[in-house]
Amino acid sequence: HVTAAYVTTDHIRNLFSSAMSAMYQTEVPLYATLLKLVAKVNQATLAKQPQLAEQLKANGELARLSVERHGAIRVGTADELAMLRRLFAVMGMYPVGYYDLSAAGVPVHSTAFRPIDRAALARNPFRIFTSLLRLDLIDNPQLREQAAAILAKRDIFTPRVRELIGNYEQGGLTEPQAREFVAEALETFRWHPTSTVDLATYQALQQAHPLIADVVCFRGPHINHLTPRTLDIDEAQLRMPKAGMAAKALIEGPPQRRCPILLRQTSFKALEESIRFTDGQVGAHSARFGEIEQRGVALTAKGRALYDALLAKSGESAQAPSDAPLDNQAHQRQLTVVFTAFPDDFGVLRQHDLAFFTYQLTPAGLAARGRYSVASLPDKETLLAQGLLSATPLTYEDFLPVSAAGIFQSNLGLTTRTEPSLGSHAAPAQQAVLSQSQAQFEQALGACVIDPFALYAEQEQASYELAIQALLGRIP
Ligand code: OOG
Ligand code: NI
Repeated sequence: HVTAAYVTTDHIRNLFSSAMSAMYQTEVPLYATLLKLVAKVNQATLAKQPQLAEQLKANGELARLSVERHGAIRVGTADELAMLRRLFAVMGMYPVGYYDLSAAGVPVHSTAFRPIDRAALARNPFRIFTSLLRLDLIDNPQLREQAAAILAKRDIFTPRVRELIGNYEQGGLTEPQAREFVAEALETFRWHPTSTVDLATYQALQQAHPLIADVVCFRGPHINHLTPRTLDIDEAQLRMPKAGMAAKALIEGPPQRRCPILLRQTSFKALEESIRFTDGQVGAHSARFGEIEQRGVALTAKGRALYDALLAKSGESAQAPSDAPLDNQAHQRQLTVVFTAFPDDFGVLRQHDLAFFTYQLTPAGLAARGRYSVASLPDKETLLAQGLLSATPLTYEDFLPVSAAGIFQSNLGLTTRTEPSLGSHAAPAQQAVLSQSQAQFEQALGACVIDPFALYAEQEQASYELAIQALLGRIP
């Protein structure tokens, strides 16, 4: 009696990520154009910056670059969110981080489902930014109840995908089951040009907040963008209009630097698409857009606090009396000035404990294996200075709440650009509200979100210990 061979969660995630990309290319042809543009920019950047190519290779990120992307969805109920958690677990994707966007006038809170260990991230770091609508933030009680009633009637999952999730939880999925799972799961994220409500209901919800209409009036949480990773976002942003894409005015995140930190993002505006309502009327809805991102080094809590403080400072000085929106060049210039306070040297970032790194033995370090005992082992700084050990910046795998709010606002046609103070920079009273809403989110999710800082710290520590064990000759 042979037990069925189960496939790995990495394999299923890889299948799903490419199936999603294929589906989105047929749904939004401009996304296919964007993929080509990014591939070209990446090729040119790697040719121009051999050092960057080396760093990506050392991190095992060169191979993943062409499959690397994230997407986003928005759901309406706790049950939907909890089931999504189980669905993503089949693909080795777990909820990391908590993002409260309500301070920025976007009535959602979110997490990102993503792989968490180094090998899984290297294979395919597919991430889905997942937001839960906060009906409690709708003022009108009638509208709130109506929205809840509409949501209660829908099931965003196929019966078969529910069965297959059960199979996974009882042991695993075989290859044919994995392929069936991917096809069934895709149905949840598909676009539907038909609404589940009449035009008047849609308009009332749209009036309350465009996001509410987007979540409530459709059969499921259509994937609203897929984002490839570019190695030069400034160049990609320049090329977007020429390729027929109306790029968002500002690049979100930190300014251009020699040593990139965190995440920089830009998007092209959501498409206006024709929708048929249940009463036969036809209207337009905009939901789906395109986005690109450039990833830099992950910051420690200390580095992140500095980032948040500088971003807030730059937001304050941006309050032009005319209230005229900044163009990207002016925005970048201003950011660059404020961010001179953020060291732009990997050695300094590391020594000041501002960013995370992984450690590996250099060829000289490999040659020195067995030369030291525990007692004679030099400390980390000495090993680095002697060239036995090298430090590679650890890539940021998560999102940024202020940037995410900017992306939401741009695509919902909301013009108010608030500069919320979120996360570690929040005042104590705000922190209390934040952790209270996080608890509500986790209750809906049916699990705690994973702390991203802990993940980076573990990876850094594990790589250092491995290098030391090798240097001591304890690993063959
Ligand atoms: C998600 C927007 C946030 C990002 O990359 O920060 C996001 C949404 O519009 O649903 O995707
Ligand atoms: Ni995004």
